Amino acid sequence: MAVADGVLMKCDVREPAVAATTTTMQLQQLDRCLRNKPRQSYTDIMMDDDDIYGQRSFDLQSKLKKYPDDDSFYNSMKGSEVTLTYFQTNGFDTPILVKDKAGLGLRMPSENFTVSDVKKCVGSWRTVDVMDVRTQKDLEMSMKEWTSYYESEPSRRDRLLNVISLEFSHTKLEHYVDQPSVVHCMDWVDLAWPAYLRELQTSATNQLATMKYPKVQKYCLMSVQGCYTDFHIDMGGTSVWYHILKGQKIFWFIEPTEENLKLYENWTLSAKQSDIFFGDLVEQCYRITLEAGNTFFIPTGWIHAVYTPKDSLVFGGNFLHSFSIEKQLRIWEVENKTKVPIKFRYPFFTELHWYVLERYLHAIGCKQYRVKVDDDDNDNTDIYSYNNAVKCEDDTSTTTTTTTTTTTTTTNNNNNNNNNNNNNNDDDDYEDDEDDIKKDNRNLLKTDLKKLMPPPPPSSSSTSS
Ligand SMILES: O=C(O)CCC(=O)C(=O)O
Ligand SMILES: [Fe+2]
Repeated sequence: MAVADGVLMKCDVREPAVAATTTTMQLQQLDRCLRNKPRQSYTDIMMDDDDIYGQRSFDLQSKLKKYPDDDSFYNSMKGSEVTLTYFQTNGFDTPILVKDKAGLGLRMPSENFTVSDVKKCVGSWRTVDVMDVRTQKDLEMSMKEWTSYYESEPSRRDRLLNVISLEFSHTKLEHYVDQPSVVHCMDWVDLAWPAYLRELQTSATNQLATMKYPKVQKYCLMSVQGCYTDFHIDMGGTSVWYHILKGQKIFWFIEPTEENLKLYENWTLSAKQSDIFFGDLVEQCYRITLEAGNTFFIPTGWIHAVYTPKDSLVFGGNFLHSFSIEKQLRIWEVENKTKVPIKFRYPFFTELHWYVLERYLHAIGCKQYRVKVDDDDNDNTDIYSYNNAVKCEDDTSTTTTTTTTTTTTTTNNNNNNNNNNNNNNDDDDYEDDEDDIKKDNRNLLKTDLKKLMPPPPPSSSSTSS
């Protein structure tokens, strides 16, 4: 999910020896299929200089030993404690571990859900991006091919492959998975992206040409034992929720201080990534082992690498929010400096910022820059869309806040026509009934403002543990 650069995703802990000898019919078929795909043409025999050059030369087992698990860098919390109020009080700079998902509002399939079930839900012919972790190259496979690979005996897998970027919104799988409630309350896509645009999304793939909104909210990660994803920052400085349904993951984490980000930029640009374990370059590198059932929240910019000790099935998602705006923009700059290709960046990053800005202006009572939706049903109404429906149950507030998806404004009544528009704005799209706007603004002040504005300063009654 959301890894910034193909170059950043690397190899495995097991040595290449596993390859070559043991090929089943299945794997031969797989190879044949892969060979038919234009994107990949490399096999063990066909390794070129680039492949050899890109291989990791440090020993990952020694890095696992060197950095033991450390619980000093994250907050361990109950699901019910991870609320909007928590973030408003404490900000979101510290990672959070929730061992048991109860109270998070997270929807997950049952523990016996398999990769085969994923295939049934997203379709056998859905193409998935697969990282060959040894050569660091990505290739495409169908879900059918991927499932055969994943379900084969570990000893029979002739190469290590990892799927970390299967975004499955708009497939059947989306109904089995829902992000923690608090994420819906913070995610700018839910708060600010125009609902009518999102509703235009029909494709289940993540091709930019057909994408209508930042489609990064629901990822399925399927990793076989031994996979390693090298140090990276998630795209656009997105924060992440990451739930282990099955298996186990070991993360190394580095705080995104200015010093560490500079080191990271240099390391990324140095072409020595595969020789140097980035954790060794910084003052403090932390490690955590995540078990099945755990949910982890990664704040903006935390640099991380991931090792998979057991075959794993993970669900997660990425989101931008109002508690780390500066840092998110700083990561955008890191991506520019390190030349991360468009394909690996947050889609519509700039556009989303404009929509968020519009929400802020609206919330503080400025003129409303809503987007008029084409509406040719001649019913004397114009539809203005500016938000998605979001319900936020906040443990400290007595009200349930709801942001509406669309508003309908009657435009050709007498009142409106006679109205002297104080805004002096000629643009029809922005000609709103002022009372309507005021009413909307009052509602938004009660709702959006609370969600979009930076949090109040921490108080002693913090819910942090
Ligand atoms: O689980 C993995 O291998 C990588 C997870 C991760 O950090 C990501 O997808 O961004
Ligand atoms: Fe990541």
